[in-house]
Amino acid sequence: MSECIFCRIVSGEIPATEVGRTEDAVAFRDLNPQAPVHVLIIPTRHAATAADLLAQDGGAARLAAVFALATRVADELGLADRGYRLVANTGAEGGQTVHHLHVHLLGGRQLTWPPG
Ligand code: DGP
Repeated sequence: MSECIFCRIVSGEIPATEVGRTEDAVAFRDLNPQAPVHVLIIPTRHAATAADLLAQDGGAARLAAVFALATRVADELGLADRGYRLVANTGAEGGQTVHHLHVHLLGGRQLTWPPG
């Protein structure tokens, strides 16, 4: 059994509210939402960061699949015209707490910049 919680969500061992899935990516609601829409989009195959995914054979296509699913879910949840944010916290100073690449899709309210 994988010790990675997001790998366990991919396999269904840990329940999550899924909003989209393809062969290469899964989208599910964040447990601790920071906006009215807060979805995480992850590659189905484990990689800690985008750089690690790109280092894998076929990784560029799987990274593209993550962003393709993110934009599809944003559209399906009504955010395409309003706007939204995609962000991937990376490493210690980036604030990454789960070490399986995930893109946050945030929207449904006016977002501010810069982030904390
Ligand atoms: P980050 O700080 O960028 O690594 O964000 C990790 C996010 O993952 C955080 O917003 C909370 C979310 N999260 C952590 N554990 C779980 C879980 O078991 N289920 C779901 N749905 N989200 C989780």
